[in-house]
Amino acid sequence: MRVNEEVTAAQADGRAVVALESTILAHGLPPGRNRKVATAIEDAVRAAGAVPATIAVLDGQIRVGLTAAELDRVCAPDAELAKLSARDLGPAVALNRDGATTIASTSVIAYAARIPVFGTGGLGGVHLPPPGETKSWDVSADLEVLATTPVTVVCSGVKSVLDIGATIEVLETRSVPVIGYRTNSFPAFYRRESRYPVPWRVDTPTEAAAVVAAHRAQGPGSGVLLANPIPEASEMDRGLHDRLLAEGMAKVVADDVRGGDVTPVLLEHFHTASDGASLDANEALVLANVALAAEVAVALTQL
Ligand code: PSU
Ligand code: MN
Repeated sequence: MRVNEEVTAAQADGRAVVALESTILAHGLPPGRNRKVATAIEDAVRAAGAVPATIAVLDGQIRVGLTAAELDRVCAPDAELAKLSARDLGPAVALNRDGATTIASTSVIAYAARIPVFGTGGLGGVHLPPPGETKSWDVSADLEVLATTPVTVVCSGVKSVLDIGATIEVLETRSVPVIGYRTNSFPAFYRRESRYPVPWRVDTPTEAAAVVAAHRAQGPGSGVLLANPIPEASEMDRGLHDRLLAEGMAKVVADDVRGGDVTPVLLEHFHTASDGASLDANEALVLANVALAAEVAVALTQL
């Protein structure tokens, strides 16, 4: 693992660092736009007083904190980076591959690099059952890793393409604290609210940091999910949202899309069929989440 100098220096001084994933760049946003968002994300972390540590695997090396040239590589249209979940890190390293890290793999690496807070877009979760079936076995490794890795993930809940109720049940079973940030509702990514409440709510970064510290004091165990709704001005229109969702789900079924390809295919449909509206929403919520992650990371250093 290579940790860049800026991150190493910040850690030595006790300054806040925020982990950032690369799958959202390589597989969640279109080429061109992804590179601009990569810079905007890092700028938002710095503006809130922390050091950004974007994480990827390049030439078989786990890298924590990327140079501008490395971000170019991750975002290049012809990069074809593998999507690396936690289980894929060993193979990617051993076989000298390039890959983008998901929430699961980014969390594992952040913990190894002693970075306690991670800001991103939406958590993976339990998928809806395929037509004619009552249960889906497509459950994101993000949930398992969050249950076993003491990192705080700041995100806008899970996308409505997932079974939100089932996802919340798994988080409860696996003892992951779910904390709403200035909300009583579990956020649904493009929409501020779902039908489901959050068990706990905080209203300031300091409160969030206190929860994280008290949770950690109970033993190593799980991470914490801090759920931050998309900024009001960027929330997607309900009618547009529901139409895109129905179309996207139909496409996944018709094209027999499976496994790790499901999320990118759905996102791509949202982006093209909404004429960019979903991209603006996605960017707005990620920027808000990484800024909040930085504020919480700073508050943790001040406890
Ligand atoms: N949500 C988004 N954009 C993304 C992802 C989620 O809005 O790019 C990515 C994250 O990296 C997340 C991963 O960890 O999708 C989950 O993939 P899967 O469902 O295959 O576990
Ligand atoms: Mn999956």
